[in-house]
Amino acid sequence: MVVTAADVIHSFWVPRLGGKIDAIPGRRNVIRLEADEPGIYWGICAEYCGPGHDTMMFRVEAHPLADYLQLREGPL
Ligand SMILES: [Cu+2]
Repeated sequence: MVVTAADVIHSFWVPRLGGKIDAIPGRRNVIRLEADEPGIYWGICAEYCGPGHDTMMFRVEAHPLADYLQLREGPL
């Protein structure tokens, strides 16, 4: 997953998946996340970045391996 920002520095963090990486304007940082189980995992910005910080949540969808591989490869 490529992480960047459009305004100020944020910190991309998905607590249940353990991944945290800075999101910095003008940079493309890469983070690899792997879930033990398919499902929805919530993430938050872990660095105070200004107004609206407390509502900066996002979700990561973890798919079963077969579904993920099909998404990557496209329709047969
Ligand atoms: Cu923030």
